[in-house]
Amino acid sequence: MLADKDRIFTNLYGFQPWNIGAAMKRGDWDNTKKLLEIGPDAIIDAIKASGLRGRGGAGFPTGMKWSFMPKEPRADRPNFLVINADESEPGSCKDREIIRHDPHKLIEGALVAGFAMRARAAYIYIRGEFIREAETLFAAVAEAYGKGFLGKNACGSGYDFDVFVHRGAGAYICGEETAMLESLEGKKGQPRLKPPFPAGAGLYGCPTTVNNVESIAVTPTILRRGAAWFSSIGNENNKGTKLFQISGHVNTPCVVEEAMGIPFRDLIEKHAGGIRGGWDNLLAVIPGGSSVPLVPAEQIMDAPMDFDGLKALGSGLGTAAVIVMDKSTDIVRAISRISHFYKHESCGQCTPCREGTGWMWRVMERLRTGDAEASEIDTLFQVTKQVEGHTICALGDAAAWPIQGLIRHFRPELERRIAERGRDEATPMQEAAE
Ligand code: L3W
Ligand code: SF4
Repeated sequence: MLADKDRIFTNLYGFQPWNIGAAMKRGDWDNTKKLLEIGPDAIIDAIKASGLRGRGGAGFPTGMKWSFMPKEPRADRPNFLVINADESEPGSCKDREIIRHDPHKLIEGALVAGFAMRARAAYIYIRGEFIREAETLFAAVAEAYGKGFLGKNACGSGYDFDVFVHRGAGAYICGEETAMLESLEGKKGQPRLKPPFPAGAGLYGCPTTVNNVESIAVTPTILRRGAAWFSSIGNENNKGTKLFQISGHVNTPCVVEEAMGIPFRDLIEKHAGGIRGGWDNLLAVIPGGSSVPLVPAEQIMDAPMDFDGLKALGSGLGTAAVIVMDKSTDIVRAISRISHFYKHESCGQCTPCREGTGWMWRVMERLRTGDAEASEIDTLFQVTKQVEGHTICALGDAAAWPIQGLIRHFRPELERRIAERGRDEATPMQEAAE
């Protein structure tokens, strides 16, 4: 478990002000020039050595991603850093907390990361609904300019670097990195075909790296405390600290920084006050935001909460948005609701997703009410396999995986409903309320 001295986000709960004076007292912007003096390549090497993997869901090695950027950008084709603050994954609410209470970690991280990848500027794309958070971010960026930490000769480093904040307009798909680039360019937010990856052709066709807020916000601390410190936390291939967002049927939902690989039971006991009604009342957990398959209670209890541990269970860490469901949950209804979300958020650009998400949701609704044929369970599973991996972006996978998890682990429940056709089972909690 993470010792207090190893926490990066020391103002996660906003007990102190977010402003630059308070942030500097916490150690942010402390001789940033010195961090930059080791040079871009040494910074990238340090991030590689730290083992940091992207915190936005995919877990791609951050240092490696930065190393894809051209080392000698052309004057007419500058490098850019884009920071994904379009946090919209159901269950995910960590980047919001960073921006609310520790925005200077993100802004200093933008400078350090941008310098390492020889970027001319960073664009922070913030979710449109984050109105107060955007206000904080605009004000924090202005503070950093006021102190000479951004702009010409940023931090006295001789390096010019700008940070722009751009507000989204409420589309989940703009969190997909290439849709975000389209949106930043003023176009409809629809994902691009990859390759080319953004490092080859990104914003305005220029080399671009897109990183999550948390990935960028931890980099100054990694450089200050050293790659060896960061990589000493967690386990092989899953290094460092991570913000977990625990919601649902726990006694005290929270966002908390913990060591990668903490067992699920410890995470919930230590920070979330245990499962509502006790551990025997746990039904299932979606461990990484709505895109990843659920894991039934008996499998998740002792699971390490990291990329590899959850992958081994057929699920994933995703953004570490841990959605806990107790036995009062109508699990079919819950997954059907998630299906509706993806149907609603599909950009409609490619057929398997545009048609498949609606089709899957409609079958899910019939399964929810029991008004389906038993054979449709297998058909639905096969259709999820046709959608998975056959779309332009990962939204198709995200729509398919939760349904696959449901069928894999709760098939008897689906069959029971069909056997009792026509009955929309009330949950024990709903019955109690009636
Ligand atoms: C250069 C290569 N770059 C990969 C880069 C790529 C991207 C990163 C990861 O989706 C997941 C998704 C959600 N040369 C490269 C390369 N890259 N190969 O590496 O790429 P990828 O495609 O594995 O993932 P992705 O498209 O970034 C992210 C999942 O995260 N998720 C939730 C996300 C939620 C939010 C939110 O709320 N804002 O983002 C949860 O599981 O389903 O699978 O940068 O360019 N050869
Ligand atoms: Fe759009 Fe869905 Fe295709 Fe992604 S998978 S490009 S969201 S239609």
